[in-house]
Amino acid sequence: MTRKKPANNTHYSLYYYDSCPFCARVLRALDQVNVEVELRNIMSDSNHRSDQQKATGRNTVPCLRIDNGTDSEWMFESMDIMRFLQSL
Ligand SMILES: N[C@@H](CCC(=O)N[C@@H](CS)C(=O)NCC(=O)O)C(=O)O
Repeated sequence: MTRKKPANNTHYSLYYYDSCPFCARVLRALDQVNVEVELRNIMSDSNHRSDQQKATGRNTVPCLRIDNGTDSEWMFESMDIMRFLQSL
């Protein structure tokens, strides 16, 4: 059985929704990377939507949240997100 490795103490969350084609591209790419990413649908969970809005001022998805235990970094742009995840 193959298990995706947790990347040390860093937690990754992808803010997305189902009908977004840019999100679909990132979701497909997740199958190819060896990183655990929590999926946070901003349409089905308003807490996720408001967390992203409060932190970034934007509702644009996909958005990758990177939590290192102290700080959160928010990354937009599907291509940048995919490149980043593939580089881990
Ligand atoms: N260039 C961006 C486009 C992202 C984008 O346009 N996302 C749409 C959903 S498909 C969106 O969130 N629109 C609402 C908004 O930007 O507030 C990418 O590749 O990630």
